[in-house]
Amino acid sequence: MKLTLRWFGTGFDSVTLGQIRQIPGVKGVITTLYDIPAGEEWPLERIRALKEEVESSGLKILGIESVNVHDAIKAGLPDRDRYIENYIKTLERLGACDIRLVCYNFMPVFDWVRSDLAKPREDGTTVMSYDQAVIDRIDSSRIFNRMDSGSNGFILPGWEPERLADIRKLFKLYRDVDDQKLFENMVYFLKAVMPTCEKYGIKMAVHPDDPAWPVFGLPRIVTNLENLNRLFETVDSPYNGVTLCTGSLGSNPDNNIPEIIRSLKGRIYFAHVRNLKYHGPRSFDEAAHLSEDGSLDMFEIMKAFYDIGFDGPFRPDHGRAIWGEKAMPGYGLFDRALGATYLNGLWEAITKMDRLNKASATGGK
Ligand code: DNO
Repeated sequence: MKLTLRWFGTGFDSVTLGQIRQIPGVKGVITTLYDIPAGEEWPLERIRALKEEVESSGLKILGIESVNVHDAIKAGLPDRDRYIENYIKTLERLGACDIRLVCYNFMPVFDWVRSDLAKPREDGTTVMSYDQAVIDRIDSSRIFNRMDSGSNGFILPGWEPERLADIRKLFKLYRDVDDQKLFENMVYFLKAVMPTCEKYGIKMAVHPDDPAWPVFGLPRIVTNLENLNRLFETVDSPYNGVTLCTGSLGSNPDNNIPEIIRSLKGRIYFAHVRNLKYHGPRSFDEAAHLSEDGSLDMFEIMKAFYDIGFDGPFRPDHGRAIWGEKAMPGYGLFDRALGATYLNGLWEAITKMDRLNKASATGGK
């Protein structure tokens, strides 16, 4: 497996490529053209320039997160084909630049959501947290302002101000879209892009819904193993896969993450690894990566990745805000670097223990 860090690009990220390069074991970045709105095609020169910039720092682009899917596609509007064509052009250009992993999501209106972007903890750090009781008290038209005002001045992924300027209008697009309709729209999209993915060898890795249940009455369908299996059975291409995000799927304690990893062997193309601390039904904080800090067992999770022979890119995910760093919530350098180092340590231990066990089983032969 290849250790990476998410990087939003020069001008959008407080973290530099030079800093990422200095984290032991990091081989590449997962990045994007952050300023291109969902639905527009990505110019080839921009992709080339991004690639050159990353490579000149000694790193590689090991995947794109995200090429966002336009709401017309998600809601199944009459003009969706135009946006799908643009998506295909972007895929062709990424393929031409030898970039073969695309993470995307199929969440209506907005992406991940939290009730608090900087909840203070006893240790002096702050973390992002989710409490359904708080979300239930917020008017859906105000959620953008709430997320934006806690963003430290950064544009949060999936929360672009221009797109969400008229959030009520976006909500209306989904008035008649239930889980089944959303699933059909997703299948329509995937069937349209798969031939291009097959031609260029591009793996599409859907990001699970975060949290893994409907929010503000909007349907959410990438929430558990059953739904993922249904998606893979319906669009059964080897280029249709998942970003196994432990924090998103793990928001629902019914999702047993190591079990899900094992049963999705062969469909996991990218992994986001982070921990959560449950406080009750539909209420959790994002914890430090360390197992004992949260509710997920990171050893069991990394072991499951090891056991299925996962060799794709993975990255530490949202970190706490520590040591006074001012960064996009979840995406500072310090706690993600600690997370990367911890995950590296787990991986080395798991790999070497397995070798030792195999050697002792064969008597060292
Ligand atoms: C949040 C991220 C998501 C993710 C998208 C993928 O921090 O995990 O924004 O990148 O859902 O399209």
